[in-house]
Amino acid sequence: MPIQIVRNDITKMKVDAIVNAANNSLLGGGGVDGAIHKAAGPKLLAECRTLGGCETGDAKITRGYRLPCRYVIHTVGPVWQGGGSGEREKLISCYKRSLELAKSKRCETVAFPLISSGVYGYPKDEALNVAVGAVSEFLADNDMTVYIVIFDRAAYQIGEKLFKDIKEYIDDRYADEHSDSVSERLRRMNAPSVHTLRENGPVFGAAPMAADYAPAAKAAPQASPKAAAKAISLDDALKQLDESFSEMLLRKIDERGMTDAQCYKKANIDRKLFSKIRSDRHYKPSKPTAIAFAIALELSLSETKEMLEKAGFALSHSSKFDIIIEYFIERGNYNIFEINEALFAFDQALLGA
Ligand code: AR6
Repeated sequence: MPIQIVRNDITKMKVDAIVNAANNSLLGGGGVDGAIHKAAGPKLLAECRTLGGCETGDAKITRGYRLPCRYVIHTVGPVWQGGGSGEREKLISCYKRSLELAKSKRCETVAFPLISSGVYGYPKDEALNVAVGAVSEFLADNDMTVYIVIFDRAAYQIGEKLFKDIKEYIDDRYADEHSDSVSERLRRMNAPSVHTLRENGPVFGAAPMAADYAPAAKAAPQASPKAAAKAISLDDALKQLDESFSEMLLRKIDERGMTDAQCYKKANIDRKLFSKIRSDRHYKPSKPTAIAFAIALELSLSETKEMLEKAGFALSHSSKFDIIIEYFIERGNYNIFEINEALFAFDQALLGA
């Protein structure tokens, strides 16, 4: 998955490069800087001494020494002064410059801490927002997997602040968790009859099951000529029901006039996984992957459910994950990075591979 938010100690990340939140001297300090120097050993400091410091918003690269990564990219974030002193631009520049350096060394995997969000005082929710925005902009034109490493979950309070309305939305529905399965059962009982299907075409939003259509297929030969003509649409319906997840995905990409790359990038899915799905008609994606594609294609809620069903999944109100997805789709917000921020804040699996 091209961008992942993970909880970890960055010195433990097995990636090509980790990024250090350094200061202008590049000669070490506290926080993540201290942890990186401690884990890398004294040779890191020796190399840093040769670099002549670093401007705020810029980055320099060294070897990783005893760390499990090949490189350390040292960047200097802005000190938070209330937001009116160009802090955001400088912070964006930290991510951009670091990623350019990583690219120049052919790194495929890079891990960032939340630059400036500790001693330098940048509010953590905004720091995460800048990180995700800057990284996703870079990934639009580059193939790389970027981890944003969050260290201290306890001190990390974005959920309450940034996502108050999502919390209310979850509370409203989560409490009600059993009513959904009841309504789902009722819906199944009322699933479109063959008659409705013939008149209106398939009603995928109502999630008909293949079995619901089976008696109709058997009954068709004895039907009147008029009914026989309509049975053709039943045939079409059956064909659509037969469509696999992979086929539906490719059809929707074409219908949307997107290129494959536009779709998998927007879905935060890497190219290799997409190729696998494309070449295997029967590929069964994970639920987050299936939803990621639904988001990238900007499917409505009922289309999303249809697509999920092809992969053997459903959305329900007994899962916070599902409710958050529903929240974003209902509001027409298909920004996968914003959705992932919210999922992360509520401790849920993230979308993508
Ligand atoms: N792994 C991942 N993240 C970490 C780790 C770790 N091991 N340790 C801390 N963090 P900070 P800054 C998080 O203060 O705000 C240094 O003294 C931490 O929770 O390390 O850019 C430098 O020399 C926070 O969210 O960096 C500079 O003088 C984030 O890393 C100054 O601090 C950044 O916190 C830079 O301040």
